[in-house]
Amino acid sequence: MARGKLIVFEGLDRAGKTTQCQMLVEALKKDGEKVTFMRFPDRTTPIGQMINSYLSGESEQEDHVIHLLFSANRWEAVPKILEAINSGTTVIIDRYYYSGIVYSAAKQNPSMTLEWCRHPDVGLPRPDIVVFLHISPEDAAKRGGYGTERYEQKAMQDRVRELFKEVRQSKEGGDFNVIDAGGSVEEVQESIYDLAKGLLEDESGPLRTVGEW
Ligand code: Z5A
Repeated sequence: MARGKLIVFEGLDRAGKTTQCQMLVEALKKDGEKVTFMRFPDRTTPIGQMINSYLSGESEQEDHVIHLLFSANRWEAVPKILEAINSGTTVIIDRYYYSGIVYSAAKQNPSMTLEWCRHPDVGLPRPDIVVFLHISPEDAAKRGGYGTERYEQKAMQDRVRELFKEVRQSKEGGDFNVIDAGGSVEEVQESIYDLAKGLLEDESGPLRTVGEW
């Protein structure tokens, strides 16, 4: 039996990640594919509840500590990801460690470079593809203002935009497929669906791990 694929969605605030993940899951299921959806942070676990409390401003965490909690929240999901993939189910994930490294590095804590931030996630399952939804600040603004969570501020989002660019140009950049997310929901979905179908038809080797570049 062929293994399932690992597809990760990334992008800035309001790029449409959740909308597009759900549409892709539905479209692939309709085609008879085995597919499952996950998101990070996964706010349902005890670690995820600590993250939720931090993001909503109800609690404080030291910068390194919250970074490691976001990473631990991914590691605790690894058995589930691997079980699905090994049983032939494609896993679609809304945000992954790329968000983990850029949002933490965007805080400009001097010891938290992109390289430092990447370390705790080395060894995680590496996606077959990363669908990066690219949206201009102008188009994002048309989708409503910033929310009330901790990182939803212009200065932070501007730094995140620059750091995502850096990540796309670094070692893991080859896994990124940049999709113009400024079009209608249906237009964006069409490009993503074609990309995903191409991937699902491909023979795949063993799943690689983050750090194997
Ligand atoms: N974070 C971190 O620091 N470290 C980590 O390791 C991880 C995350 C994993 C919460 O994440 C925060 O955690 C996030 C990063 C940080 N902080 N920020 N900012 P989250 O995934 O829970 O974030 P979110 O706030 O729920 O998602 P989002 O990025 O804001 O939205 P989105 O998923 O990209 O977009 P959407 O919910 O699908 O759509 C947004 C709106 O636009 C909605 O009204 C849609 O109907 C509309 N929309 C969507 N597509 C379109 C198109 N094509 N046209 C018009 N309107 C559209």
